[in-house]
Amino acid sequence: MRFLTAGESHGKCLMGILEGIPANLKIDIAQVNAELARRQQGYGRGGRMAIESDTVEFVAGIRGGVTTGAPIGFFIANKDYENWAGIIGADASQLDERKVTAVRPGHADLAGCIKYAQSDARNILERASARETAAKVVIGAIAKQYLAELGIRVTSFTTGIDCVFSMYDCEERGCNQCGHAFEDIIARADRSPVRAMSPYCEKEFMKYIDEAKKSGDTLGGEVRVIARGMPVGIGSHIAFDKRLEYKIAGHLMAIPSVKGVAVGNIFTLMGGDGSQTHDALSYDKNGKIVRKTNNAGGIEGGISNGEDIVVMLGIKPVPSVPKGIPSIDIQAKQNAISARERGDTCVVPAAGVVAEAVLAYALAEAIAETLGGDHMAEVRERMRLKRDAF
Ligand code: EPS
Repeated sequence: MRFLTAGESHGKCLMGILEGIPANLKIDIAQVNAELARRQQGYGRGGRMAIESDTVEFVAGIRGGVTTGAPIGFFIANKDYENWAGIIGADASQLDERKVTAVRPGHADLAGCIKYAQSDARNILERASARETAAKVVIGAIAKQYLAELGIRVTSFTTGIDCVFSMYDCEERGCNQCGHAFEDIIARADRSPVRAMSPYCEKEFMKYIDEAKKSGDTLGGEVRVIARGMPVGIGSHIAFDKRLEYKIAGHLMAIPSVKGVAVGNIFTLMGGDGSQTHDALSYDKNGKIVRKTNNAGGIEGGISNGEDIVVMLGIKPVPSVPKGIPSIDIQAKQNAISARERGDTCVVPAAGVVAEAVLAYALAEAIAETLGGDHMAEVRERMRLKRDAF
């Protein structure tokens, strides 16, 4: 399984090709669009989301709502393109319009201009923009439907906005309502504008976002993504690139603004004893293998162990900081305040939705590698054998 995306933030459209989805998977296109709509939500989003109403157009690999096994091709139109016609695109002639030379620290602007020998950071930022995550959400939405057929679901919620406030200290700050049961997350996260798990955290997160917006700043944070229903035995200990953490972390780290990925509770358990950290095993009265904890986040030795896959993501603040950051102008060759590009105050709630999509894709890729299968009946049967081995 593999994919490729293309498209500039203000170009005509985003596009993608996903190869390796078996034949005979029924695709619910309304569900794909519902995932795109989820990505557009989130308190702290900027003006662009009011312009767009992202909708997928599939152009290959699906016939009558069912996959054929051929590569799946799709487009998502950028409505904002009409405001950029003549400036972006193969036929653009107004190349000096909306030029960006006061590069934004934290964005790809400067390193990209040097690497690709560009004098206008527009040629870098258009592609570096997190707008590309809309295409990833389509790919992830298909992956989610593949996983659902195999009894696997993925969800997420916001655990922290601003680096100083995470779920690990929300209780200390007075929250005693943050339940983290899988079904609760599915039921509650999307009902919150910041995808928080308690009214207390929701209010706090929104307060931080309001304050940042008022002061012309941006905020990062943390999200937790969870997959339930994974069988034992996806991934492998035998080679670095077959380890499940390798796939998961690589794909999640490729989401713009993600700077950290942790599987399980590793950072909260640092310094703890091995005897307390590792998830003790026992048989229950029916002879089923059970664990009371899941500190390993569902993966041991690079192999899924049947528990929930639990991943934490650290997300940096958006580099398009309205009040600016001390920087340089690469055209004037002098110090300058970074360019003011329209952007979001906080993308953390949306990043959770993107991370679900990307985790779903990473798991689908690993499952396809382990099980193979040209069509869904074959994949379902192989999954049944995998589950029966446990
Ligand atoms: C985004 C669209 C972009 C940005 C944002 C994500 O739209 P515009 O640049 O027109 O405002 O809001 O991009 C970034 C976070 C970034 O760093 O470039 C989207 O569709 O998610």
